[in-house]
Amino acid sequence: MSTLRICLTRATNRVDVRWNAALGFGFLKAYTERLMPGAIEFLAAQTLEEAVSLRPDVLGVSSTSQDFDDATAMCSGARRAGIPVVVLGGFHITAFPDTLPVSADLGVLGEGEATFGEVVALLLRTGALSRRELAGVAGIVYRDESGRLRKTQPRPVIGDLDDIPIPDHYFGLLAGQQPYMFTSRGCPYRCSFCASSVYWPNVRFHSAERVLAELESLLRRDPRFPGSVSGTTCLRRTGSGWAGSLTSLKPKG
Ligand code: B12
Ligand code: SF4
Repeated sequence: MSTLRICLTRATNRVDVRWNAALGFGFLKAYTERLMPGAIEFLAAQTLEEAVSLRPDVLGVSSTSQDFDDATAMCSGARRAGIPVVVLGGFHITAFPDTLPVSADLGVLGEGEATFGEVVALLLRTGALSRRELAGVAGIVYRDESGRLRKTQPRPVIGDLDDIPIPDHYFGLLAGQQPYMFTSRGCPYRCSFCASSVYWPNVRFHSAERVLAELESLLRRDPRFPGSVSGTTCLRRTGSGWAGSLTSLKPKG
């Protein structure tokens, strides 16, 4: 197979807020490109129509619970339009893998980088997603030959967050949207209304060095860095070392 065209899109209903692009896509892009340099072209789309017009080989749809009807409609539309592979990911399919629509080939459950990377490698190697091969990919849900849903063994999260390359913060960003960055994944608390602590099995932190490198890369791109830094538990945990390093960071013009 020549360059694989992967389009990523987020199902969004009319009442959702749209302040930021999905940073998860920037992570998936950076990780997969490092794994298979030069083999993939990543595309971003806001709507199904836009995605179809880009004629991708793979459509990846991210969805929260309240957007899942829209995500399902996107998967069926992609199928009707002849997009060969449709992959779902994100919060809803992870919490409810048995809701995988028949129009999706598979759902990536939880943290996406390693699992999606393996699926893409499989596609590049074999040109298709055979049920037999999918059975060996940890962290997915798919349908077997008889149409029964199969959930493969859970994939452990990546142990050291620094092993994940700096994401493409600007991937899929629309005019007026601001980039943001994360210093950690997961949350130590368990608020009953929140999906975060259910989705991420533990709390992991980037090292201070990595956060500084990521900030520096953002400042190189735009010395004003108009965006936000999330994951403040990290700042609290590592205390003054952090504060010292951060105050010594100067925008480079
Ligand atoms: C930043 C943020 C936003 C931003 C950016 C949105 C976004 N989708 O990225 C803004 C402010 C715009 C936003 C809006 C909303 N948000 Co919000 N948001 C977050 C927050 C704090 C971080 C998301 C993030 O960037 N994580 C970091 C990246 C690395 O993770 P990720 O995006 O989940 O992606 C990874 C995996 O999930 C997976 N993955 C995800 N999608 C896909 C797709 C494919 C194809 C594959 C293979 C893998 C994959 O791979 C990625 C890499 O590992 C989370 C809470 C949290 N801490 O996770 C809530 C959260 C996702 N938001 C939530 C909600 C409810 C909303 C809104 C509906 C709020 C509203 N009322 O409008 C809207 C929905 C907008 C939308 N359609 O997505 C809920 C979702 C709950 C649920 N079960 O559905 C969360 C979990 C908050 C919560 N505490 O409950 N949000
Ligand atoms: S992310 Fe915020 S709301 Fe969610 S469990 Fe942690 S402290 Fe509670």
